[in-house]
Amino acid sequence: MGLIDEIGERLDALVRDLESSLQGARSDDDVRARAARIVGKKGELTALEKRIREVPPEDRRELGRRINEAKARADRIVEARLAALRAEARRRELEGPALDVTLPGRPRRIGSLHPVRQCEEELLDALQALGFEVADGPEIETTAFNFWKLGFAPDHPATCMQDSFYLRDDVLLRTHTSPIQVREMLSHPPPVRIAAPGTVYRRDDDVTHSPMFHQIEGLLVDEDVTFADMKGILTLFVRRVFGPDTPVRLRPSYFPFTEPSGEIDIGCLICSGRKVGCRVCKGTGWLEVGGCGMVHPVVFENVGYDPERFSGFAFGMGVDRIAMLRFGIGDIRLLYENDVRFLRQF
Ligand code: 2U9
Repeated sequence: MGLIDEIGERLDALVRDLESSLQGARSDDDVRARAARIVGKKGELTALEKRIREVPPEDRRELGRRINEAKARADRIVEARLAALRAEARRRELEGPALDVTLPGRPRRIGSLHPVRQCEEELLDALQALGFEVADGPEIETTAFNFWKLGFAPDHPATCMQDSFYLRDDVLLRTHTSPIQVREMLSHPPPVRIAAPGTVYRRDDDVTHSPMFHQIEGLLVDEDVTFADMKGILTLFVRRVFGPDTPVRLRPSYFPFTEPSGEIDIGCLICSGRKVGCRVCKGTGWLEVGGCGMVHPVVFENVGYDPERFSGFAFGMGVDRIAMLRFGIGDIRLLYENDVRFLRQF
């Protein structure tokens, strides 16, 4: 037997070996690993191919043809085995248990507005119903807009480094939303009737104070606005939010930017005036919900309004505090921990 026939038989034997070896392959990777042993770079068929140099030149063309034919057969065998494995997998899947349409679905929990946001929306709705337009402004403010135009004295404690978050000498995180109204008055002539909601920052941290909290302030300026107008509007506002029969009272107070100034109290939501033993109103029957006052003439001068011609009132409230009263939350920090076990209750 000539060398070329000997190699030819060896090629046929390798293809037969591949065929029987692949019958035992159980996965695509297994098929490829077994095939590589014969037709891979270091495979036996590849090694035979190199023996082409040993045959006389006139036989090389014939041997090349046989090698190529063996390789093509090997490829077809590999493809056929892969196809058979795929068909088998499909058949097993179809024979397996059917999709159980009676299984309960996976619940998708739906989120809800944070209690502070719920309160903010309700308070703003009530103010908008009374004709106030919502305005906003930057959380990083200058001391000019945050303090000086509002008539704060240079030695007022809030203006010190200890009480506020300063970024530079004359730039800080706003300590109240009042600079929104200052900006609004500087850019619009009277009359104004705006609500200013927003996040504010103070160096304060205990069960009832957070270094970041939320305020809503209101401002109304026009000719002939009186303290009686303030009391009337605030009473309507408070009753819209807390119910039509809510008792309301004003108590004297002090703010640098209003004169006279007052605190707004409502009848206790928890004990409704029964007082004794009520932890929320501490037995007084009243809850403080905000402050108010007639805008100080100096503020009008600082924004270019004529204090002889115009008057107005302003008020402010802590949204977080009202959320705590409304929902009976004792520790303000619970509002910012974002624990869903807490938040789901509202
Ligand atoms: C301008 C002029 C006057 C806003 C006002 C209050 C009274 C007030 C506090 C309530 C609880 C702040 O969140 S709190 O700590 N606010 O009592 N705020 S009058 O007066 C203004 C605002 C802007 C130009």
